[in-house]
Amino acid sequence: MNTHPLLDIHPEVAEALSAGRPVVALESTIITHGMPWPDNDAMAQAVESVIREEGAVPATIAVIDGRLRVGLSDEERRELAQTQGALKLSRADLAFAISERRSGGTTVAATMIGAQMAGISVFATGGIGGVHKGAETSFDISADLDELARTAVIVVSAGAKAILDIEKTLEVLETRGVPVVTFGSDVMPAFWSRASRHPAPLRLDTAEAIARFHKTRGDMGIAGGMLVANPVPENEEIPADEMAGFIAAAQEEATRQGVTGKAVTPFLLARIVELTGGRSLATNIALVKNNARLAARIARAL
Ligand code: PSU
Ligand code: MN
Repeated sequence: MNTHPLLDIHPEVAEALSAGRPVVALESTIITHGMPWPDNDAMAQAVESVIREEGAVPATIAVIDGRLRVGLSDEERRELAQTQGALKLSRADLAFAISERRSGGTTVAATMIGAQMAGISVFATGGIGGVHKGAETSFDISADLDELARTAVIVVSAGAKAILDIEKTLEVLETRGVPVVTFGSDVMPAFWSRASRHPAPLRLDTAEAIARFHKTRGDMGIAGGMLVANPVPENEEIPADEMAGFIAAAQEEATRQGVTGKAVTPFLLARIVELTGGRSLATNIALVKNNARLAARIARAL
């Protein structure tokens, strides 16, 4: 376990880390900005249970009243899920929330920073941020991609959120030297859907093989993390051709309303929940649980 004066590690997490037992980090932007209350808290609770069932300890990371917290109690997590005006924190503003004593949810990028500070090497989320459609004019590319290139944490996701340009996201990850490993599939998943039309850059079929790959990179002194793309279970997916219309409609509204910057991802996710009559939310919750299970198995294998 690593200690740091700006870090509060929950006693259960600290104990597991010092004993070398498996720990899985979880992000909190998905709680504060990714899903509506009370589904956000139900999701967070269910995901922590999945990790425990698999014999690992969950560590939800967030900033609360200016402290970088690694592992929250049920009450603290529930309170965060209801906090109005919580910040959405990425690499650029994580330290700002601490120096200004604010509260916020950590994105994939900021959660990776917190996990690395605490000595946690596996992290489960829904989908990472990436290159937005139209990035050639908007320049909207998530800081998650740069973080994957520099921070040695395994991020287990259902791929890049399908609101993004998956092809360009894969190109940037390749340029930055980030391995993208699909779990048990030859094609990249597309978040709510099991399959996109993009071939998998790398494929592995077991948690042990993923752990071995990560260890080998470390042994060779290759810096940075890796993205694991885990397809949502078949009975919970929404096929890509069904999602395409909803994504395009949400995208068009965002452009028309002039939504930019940090607000883009939360706007699109919320609008797609409305357009699908809640179906996308159920799939989103299912895929996060599925990722948490695989992340716990990778943490055990490590
Ligand atoms: N995946 C989800 N819901 C979310 C996010 C990911 O299922 O809310 C969040 C993550 O925290 C991710 C962030 O890091 O969206 C990306 O935001 P941006 O595109 O602004 O970098
Ligand atoms: Mn962005």
